[in-house]
Amino acid sequence: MKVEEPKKQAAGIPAISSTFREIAEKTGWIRGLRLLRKLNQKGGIDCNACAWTDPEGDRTFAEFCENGVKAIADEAVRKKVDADFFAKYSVEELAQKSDKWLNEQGRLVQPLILREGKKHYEPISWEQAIHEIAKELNSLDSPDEAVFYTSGRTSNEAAFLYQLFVRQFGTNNLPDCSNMCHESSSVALTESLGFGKATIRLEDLENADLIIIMGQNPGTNAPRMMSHLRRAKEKGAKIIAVNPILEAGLLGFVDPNPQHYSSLLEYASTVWHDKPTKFADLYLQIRIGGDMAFLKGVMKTLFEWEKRSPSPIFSYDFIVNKTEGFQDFIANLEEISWEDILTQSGLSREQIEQVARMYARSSRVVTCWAMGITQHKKAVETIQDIVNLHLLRGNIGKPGAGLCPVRGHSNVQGDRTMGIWSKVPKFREQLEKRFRFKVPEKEGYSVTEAIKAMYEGKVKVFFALGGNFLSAAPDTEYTEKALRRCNLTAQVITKLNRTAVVTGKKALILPCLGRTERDFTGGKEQFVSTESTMLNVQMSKGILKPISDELRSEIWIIGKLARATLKGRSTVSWEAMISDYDLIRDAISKVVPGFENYNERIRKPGGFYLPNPPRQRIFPTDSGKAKFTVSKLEKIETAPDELLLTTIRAHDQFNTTVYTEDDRYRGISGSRNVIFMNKEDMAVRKLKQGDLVDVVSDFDGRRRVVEKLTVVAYPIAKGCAAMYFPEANPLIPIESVAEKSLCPTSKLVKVKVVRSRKR
Ligand SMILES: Nc1nc2c(c(=O)[nH]1)N[C@H]1C(S)=C(S)[C@@H](COP(=O)(O)OP(=O)(O)OC[C@H]3O[C@@H](n4cnc5c(=O)[nH]c(N)nc54)[C@H](O)[C@@H]3O)O[C@H]1N2
Ligand SMILES: Nc1nc2c(c(=O)[nH]1)N[C@H]1C(S)=C(S)[C@@H](COP(=O)(O)OP(=O)(O)OC[C@H]3O[C@@H](n4cnc5c(=O)[nH]c(N)nc54)[C@H](O)[C@@H]3O)O[C@H]1N2
Ligand SMILES: [Mo]
Repeated sequence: MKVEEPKKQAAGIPAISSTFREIAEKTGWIRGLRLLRKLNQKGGIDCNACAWTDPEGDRTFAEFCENGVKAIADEAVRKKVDADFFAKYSVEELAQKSDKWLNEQGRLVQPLILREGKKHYEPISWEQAIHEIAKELNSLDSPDEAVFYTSGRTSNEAAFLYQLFVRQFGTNNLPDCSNMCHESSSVALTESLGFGKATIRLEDLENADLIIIMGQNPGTNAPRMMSHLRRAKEKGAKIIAVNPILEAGLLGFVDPNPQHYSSLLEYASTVWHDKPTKFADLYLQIRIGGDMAFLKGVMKTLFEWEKRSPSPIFSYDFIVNKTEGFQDFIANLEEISWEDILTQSGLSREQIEQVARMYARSSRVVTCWAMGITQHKKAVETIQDIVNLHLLRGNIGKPGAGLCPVRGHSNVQGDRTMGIWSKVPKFREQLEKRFRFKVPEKEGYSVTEAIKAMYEGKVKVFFALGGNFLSAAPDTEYTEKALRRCNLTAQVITKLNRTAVVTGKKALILPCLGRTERDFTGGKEQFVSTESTMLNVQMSKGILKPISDELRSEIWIIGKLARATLKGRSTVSWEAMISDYDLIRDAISKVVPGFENYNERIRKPGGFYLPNPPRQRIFPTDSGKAKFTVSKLEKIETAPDELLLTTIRAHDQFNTTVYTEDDRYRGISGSRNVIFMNKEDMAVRKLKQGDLVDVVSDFDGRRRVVEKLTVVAYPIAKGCAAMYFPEANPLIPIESVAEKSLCPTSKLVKVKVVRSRKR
């Protein structure tokens, strides 16, 4: 393992060379360059990495980033895991391997079954595989004894069909990765604005005069956002970064895309001289979990100034006509003490006042946020404080201003729009009318509830459409036990992962086509569609020949399973739908608001945008007004020997898929078993860089430990530490979830760091 100085800027030459290396090693040049030419182009392949929105007008020849290429290349590898592989390795042996190793073995190429009492997966025909699952589902005492998980790569068409199947089967048990991700944003925004998504488009971001980036590391996790931030900077925008860690991508950025420069000369000189656009004008190294205190501090400052200011700072016209709850909100703000604000945020009063000053002077503000905000106990109320801050000066629904929860998985937002949700869907009536059946009334299990139900024996079948449930979920040991207690675990996946090798009594692997591959289901070429974080819906069509003839599309698998399970009980013509995806889109047009004439509009280059009422200052709440909300400041206290631990993604991973053990911007190579600590916290514990430590979390009387981590001294706020996701997941208690959204608190666990005992 090697540790170097963290970088002070993102992208540039290293990003370009990493992109080419990825292509050379994984797909080969011909395959790779064919993919790049189509990646994020109109009518091309929607990149399967993040959910960032593509530009509205013309697209450049390179609408991709280093990390998108990694994700695409990882899918388009030529390596395969075949029957011999599974004859060689028992499931027990595979369960000892790391997620990285499992992924590296290559693409899954045929359906496989692990029979009860057997040690190895063996090939099975598609017909038999589907039959096995249908049989198990039909033998349950109640449909609620099965859960149907979804990860966020599933297309709109597959998602719609899946939820239709699950609800006709008779349950709302549809947990999804959103439950661990932006659920807090959806809950908060729906309560406050009547609408749970971003209120901006790309042009708003580029035209903002102040951009606040909270709890997000875009240089690694949404690199295409960086070009738009750069354009905003060029037009004079200021950027405030709120993050306990000094992240390279928030400090500076060298745009690696030549098309974004006015001349080739400018490009060459910028890139070769490594001249970054400086990003954060103000960098606040907040204490982990201190965001609500910070926001309340900024708003309290604004209110104190407002009382003395000759001209109003707040936008009363907007407040009076478009919002409600202002009086209560202000009264609540007055009760919160400065002492609590400063201790909880770990910031100084001057820093908070500086933000208030920048905010008051700006007329177009955009706030972006991601996991650093959503994965906390008080996440929902913290996001509502972001909304409150915006409402004070009417920073929603006007050009250059608004809210931007930056979604993660490439179609996580679309999956929700299509009804993947453990509650009764909003379009229930339309769904019932179109398909003449009753949607189950009972609320289903979200992710943590599903894990507990499996653990307690209430759920016997776990089915997953994508994802890597075990590694993504909290409390690894507990979740492992939960999965092992199932009678059947089955996964529709592209690559081997931990959840495929830590199984129920019986298990199935159903290998599917990836985004990059051509889909000839039903004898003709089909395409699918996805929704980006800013509500753009567009088509995605693969170009590569599938790596095996035995792969099936997700849609085909769901349709066949639905037909085999429901038989005469179903009102849906599954066979017709899976032979012609246009029929699925026709059904979506009738059921899901905003998708009228789907088939026609999806064929337009660049697709279409879904209605976004708050962007027009229409707030579909019960009162028709945006709501100021009131909340108590949470006091997070630690014992003297405790630290607040957060979990982060490295530059070389996509969620649980770990490409290499390097994290270039943070200067780490060769290991992910590290803990980033502040120098002062190390000194108190008499620790040096390179020391080995165990990290212990005691939550509600249960001890959880991850052993032998290497200490790295890092620019992280005092009293805070960070480890990588998913290595840190054994430390995150299943019971520790966000209020209202139930999102695991993956960004805050109290831990003790103790020196590892010598072996
Ligand atoms: N290359 C790549 N791209 C991805 C992904 C990937 O794994 N790899 N994953 C995708 C997915 S599903 C998602 S959801 C997104 C995730 O994108 P991010 O949310 O950017 O991902 P994280 O690494 O979890 O980082 C969160 C950031 O929050 C900061 N943080 C931690 N705790 C706190 C806190 O208490 N307060 C504040 N203000 N900040 C805090 C961390 O220092 C870190 O910079 O990215 C998506 N895109
Ligand atoms: N501690 C901690 N835990 C976290 C987080 C955190 O920040 N900290 N982040 C959370 C977040 S934001 C998320 S979104 C979840 C992610 O949770 P998941 O979405 O469950 O996990 P992924 O790692 O994205 O899933 C990867 C697997 O998906 C399969 N796959 C890839 N492409 C396709 C495809 O096109 N179709 C199908 N059917 N399968 C495919 C592959 O087999 C691969 O192994 O993790 C959460 N867990
Ligand atoms: Mo996510």
